[in-house]
Amino acid sequence: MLYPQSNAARTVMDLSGVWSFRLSEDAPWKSIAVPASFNDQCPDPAFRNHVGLSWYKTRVTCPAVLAGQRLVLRFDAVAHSARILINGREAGRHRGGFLPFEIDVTSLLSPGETAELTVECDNRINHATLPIGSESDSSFLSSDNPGITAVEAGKRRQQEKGVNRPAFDFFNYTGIQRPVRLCATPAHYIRDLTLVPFLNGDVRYSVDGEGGETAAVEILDAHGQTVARAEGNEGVLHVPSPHLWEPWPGTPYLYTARVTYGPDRYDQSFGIREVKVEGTRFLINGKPFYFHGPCKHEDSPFRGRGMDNCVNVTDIHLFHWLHANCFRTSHYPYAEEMYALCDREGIVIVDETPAVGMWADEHYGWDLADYHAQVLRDMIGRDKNHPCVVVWSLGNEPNTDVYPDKAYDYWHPLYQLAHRLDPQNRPVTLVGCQNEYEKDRTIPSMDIVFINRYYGWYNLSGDLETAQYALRMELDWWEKLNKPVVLSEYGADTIAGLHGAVGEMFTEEFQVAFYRAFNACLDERPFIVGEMPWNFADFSTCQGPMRVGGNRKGLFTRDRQPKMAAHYFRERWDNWKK
Ligand code: BDP
Repeated sequence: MLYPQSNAARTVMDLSGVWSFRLSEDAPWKSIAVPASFNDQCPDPAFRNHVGLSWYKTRVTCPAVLAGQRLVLRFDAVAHSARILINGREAGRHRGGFLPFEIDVTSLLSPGETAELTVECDNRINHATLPIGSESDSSFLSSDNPGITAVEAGKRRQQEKGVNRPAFDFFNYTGIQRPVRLCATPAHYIRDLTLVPFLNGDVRYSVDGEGGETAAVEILDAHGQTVARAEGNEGVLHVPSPHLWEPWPGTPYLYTARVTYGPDRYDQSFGIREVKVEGTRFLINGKPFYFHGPCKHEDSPFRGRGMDNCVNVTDIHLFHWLHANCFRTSHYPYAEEMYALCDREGIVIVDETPAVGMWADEHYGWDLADYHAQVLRDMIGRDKNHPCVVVWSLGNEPNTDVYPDKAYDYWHPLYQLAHRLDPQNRPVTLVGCQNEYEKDRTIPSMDIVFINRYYGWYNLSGDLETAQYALRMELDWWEKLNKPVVLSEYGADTIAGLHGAVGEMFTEEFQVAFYRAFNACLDERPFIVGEMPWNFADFSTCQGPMRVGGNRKGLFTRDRQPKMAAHYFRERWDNWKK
């Protein structure tokens, strides 16, 4: 799906602002900022912990000058599902909280008139949503169970109240978390555009349009000079002496493909780069690439998971400060603005679906696979033209070792589908959990192996010498696979400002010692092509005895101040060469 764009042929009206909001149909309307998660905008546990439906409302005036145009409402993401009403009448629905959807409102919004727009959100998570949550299902507890304990009775009461536990370790922020726009295009319009660049300067393209027009495509260099031109809805353009898109610290050179399709026009920026796995190496433009950068979350004070360009830009400048070159969109596709920013800043992205929390055995064989395939289709469809995206991640830490064959049968078709869907055929991975790796068939079957490991933290806690012993033993095993391997998560909860001369768990000294211990093992092994600390910044989670005001594994605090470990990585990654 194309990102909204205002240009000579198209108009975009941003509907961001203060809307009205309520958590139940009889509650009074309150002010709410859009886009942002609703959870932290009001000092009320009912907002923070809300489970179920909620309603947003605003008024939209369609300018009279848009008469005759095709009009769509474009929602970049509403978590976790949405029903859209115009003047009280349902105009569309969408399932899933991290990808965009459009609703054609040409016949519903009259140019020159004002309409009421209502968005009904549902933030419940269960075994049929991505990400996964625990269902409010108390069938396993019955009141006549003679063995019932007070805790079990308490859990049943929670379920009756509608407590919805995430099966994942980040706060279930929800609502209209990304921009909403009214977009106008001519009736004959460009629906989609696909670009496949090659290092020799060839760019294969195809234009999917509505209206039977013939496309004309021009490629503009970074100065706006036309360097190639073609006619037809598909073909190959040639850019002479191409400048390549190189990840930081190289130059992330961007071209623009300008498409004209009858009355419509669209400018798509793109980069010329190639990505490939060869033996144990991961190559960008034929050169070995070493992933070094912390994983992220979309998480910041007040906004929750709400899209904010200021937060994104600050984070990416902090990536430069760290000399980091990548992150993974753990654990869901991020807002589109972030990918565009990384295209221009040269930061590489591993793009992940929201398939997280799939650790219960019974997931295999459930009907989630079709929906998961749809999410993968929508994510690749949205992000395929971004040069910064170099790997697709099918999901995070599913259970793949308890029923290895069932797991493989679930994930392998998705792996194949990702390859079929991606016109650039990027490498595909699935991020593996610390498990019985020798039994697992799925993680080793990926193009590039991503493994999350917490030796010395969740296990062998505090004993970094033994953590190294165990990690080396495991890495000996992965070495035999002859594939590139990335340590895609490793980290230790650290309370900023907590120190100790001996450096025990939770101190800033321990966090640094933990990373030093792991990195010493990684540095010994050429097949390790990446280190991705968990996490860039502290982030909000649901309450629990293992979380002190959220997950504290950040190199930075939640308000983006560096802990000692951030300084450690900044020094390690300066002029980084493995
Ligand atoms: C990993 C998960 C990540 C968690 C992290 C942790 O992939 O989402 O936040 O552990 O426990 O297993 O900090």
